[in-house]
Amino acid sequence: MDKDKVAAILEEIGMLLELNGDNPFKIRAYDNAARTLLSLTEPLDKLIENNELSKIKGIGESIQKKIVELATTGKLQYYEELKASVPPGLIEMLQIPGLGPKKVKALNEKLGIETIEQLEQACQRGKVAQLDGFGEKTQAKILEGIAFRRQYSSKHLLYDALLLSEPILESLRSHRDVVRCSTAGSLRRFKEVVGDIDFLVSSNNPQNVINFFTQQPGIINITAKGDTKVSVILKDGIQADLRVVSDVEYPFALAYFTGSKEHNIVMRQRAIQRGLRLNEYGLFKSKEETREPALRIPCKSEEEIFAQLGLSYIPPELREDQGEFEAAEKNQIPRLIEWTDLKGSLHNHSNWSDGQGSIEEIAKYMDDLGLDYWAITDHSKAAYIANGLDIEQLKKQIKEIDKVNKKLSDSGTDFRLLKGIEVDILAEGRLDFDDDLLSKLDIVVASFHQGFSSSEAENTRRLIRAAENPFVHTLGHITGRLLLDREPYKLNVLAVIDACAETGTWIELNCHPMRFDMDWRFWRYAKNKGVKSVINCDAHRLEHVQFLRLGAGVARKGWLTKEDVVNTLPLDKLMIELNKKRSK
Ligand code: DGT
Ligand code: CA
Ligand code: CA
Ligand code: ZN
Repeated sequence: MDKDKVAAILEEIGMLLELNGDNPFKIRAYDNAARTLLSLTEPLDKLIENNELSKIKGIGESIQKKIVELATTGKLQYYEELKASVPPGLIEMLQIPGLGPKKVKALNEKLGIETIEQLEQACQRGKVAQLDGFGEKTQAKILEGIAFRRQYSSKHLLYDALLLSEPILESLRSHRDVVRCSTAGSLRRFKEVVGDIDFLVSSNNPQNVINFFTQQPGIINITAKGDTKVSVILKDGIQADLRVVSDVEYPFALAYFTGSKEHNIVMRQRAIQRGLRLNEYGLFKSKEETREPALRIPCKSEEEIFAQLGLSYIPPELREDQGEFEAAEKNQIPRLIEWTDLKGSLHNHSNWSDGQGSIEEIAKYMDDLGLDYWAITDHSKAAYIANGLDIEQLKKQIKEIDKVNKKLSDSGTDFRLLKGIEVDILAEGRLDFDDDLLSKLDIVVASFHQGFSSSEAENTRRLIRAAENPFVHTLGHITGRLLLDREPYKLNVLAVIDACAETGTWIELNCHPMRFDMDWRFWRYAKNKGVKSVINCDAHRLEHVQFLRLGAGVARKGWLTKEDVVNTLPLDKLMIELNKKRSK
């Protein structure tokens, strides 16, 4: 078991202990141990092997033993027993925003609530609001949280679906009976949240392919199995459908099952207007529904289907019936950005705030990957939970980055770190640092980390005020949403975009898989206003650099090209862009 999982279990133990009303010092010990564990850069098995765990302060002896047990056996007796001692409904309730162990415990003790259903009823009857420390607001929030959970229980993050689907697709591709294969559906369209995973294969031997598919690792359950179709359940309860068609049908089936439904409807209408019929089996010279092979207009690829219907190729990401037909008719589908166009990320953290890895480690890692630059933008002091930097620390960090850059330059590499900050936007849109300090940095990302209870007008005003600061290059994750977890705070996004256009401020496309913020649906508007995008990892650890690929996919979904995104620029050109707003 790796460090992350062990830390997650330690944290859960802390919550379970709190639910049980255990000793606060003991609870804190588990929380501290989890945090300490996460901050270690060396792999856990190595620390255990070299007997170094005991030297780390912040982890007591008894917890050390538990860590070793977890890391080496993957299980922990103590944890299993503890979990069994708490009703499972109470543990589930912890997932509702605003409900921590203390509140759950109170609900259980005072109202006898043991399940989410009971909690919902109690809220509806107004009983929760009457409890000490709850109130009407909290009660309403709990109800909202329960509804939200229900709505999304069958939804999954794109990233989780990609992690599950990619190895399966690889494996299908290598099977001798598979001619062509692809994912389809919302996953292929790169929707930020997907309902299930759709696979499509062409083959002369569907049964072999289906049998092979059902033997893939990670399949928990087979829910339906036919001659050409099979559905399975993967990890986290995510469903995957596989369809097998003949290779002649493949392009038609791929277009059909990629969707979206709205896009398909327009495609079918276009066919009908031309006296044709389009369905998952083909494009037919027919005025009625058919799948008669003799009537099929042969198309070897999706491109050829689009061409038959008077359209240039429409990339899957754009197939949402959001103007793609108008553009494709005029051959005006833009050449969308590719993730390999990205040269670095301009919003990232280090172990100076809440990230992992020293500045030097980060530089080496990103240089080795072939990136051109990487900005260090740790949190500012107001973000004390995220261990934000104060003025002195930031000044020290600037020196450290200069030192590392000097080393890089001496070693002959062109890769550079940029000095930056993710400065907190405070009340009234003031920033956590003054302009004088901000002016010493290469890149300033201004982010809002509260606002979940303020009004739309107030939040909007704050962000606009921040955009008006000449030293702010870009706003960070402007809506604060966490997909499947937290709704965006109230914001007039269009007004913020307008202000960014006015002031020459960029907008971040934060490509953390739970954020993808700003949402793809707003980027065309921003682009038309001349607002540039910056695709940022918001990396808190080295491997988060891979989020760049996701960010580029979401940018494609927002119709963005290489020219719309500033971090496709080489370093010298980027530096010019970074100076533009300040020298205005
Ligand atoms: P999801 O899975 O909810 O995230 O969304 P999709 O788009 O992947 O939907 P899914 O898996 O139900 O079906 C895959 C594609 O198949 C869908 O995008 C379009 C096509 N499709 C499914 N049902 C219909 C339908 O009733 N009419 C049309 N025109 N297309 C359909
Ligand atoms: Ca789907
Ligand atoms: Ca499906
Ligand atoms: Zn950040």
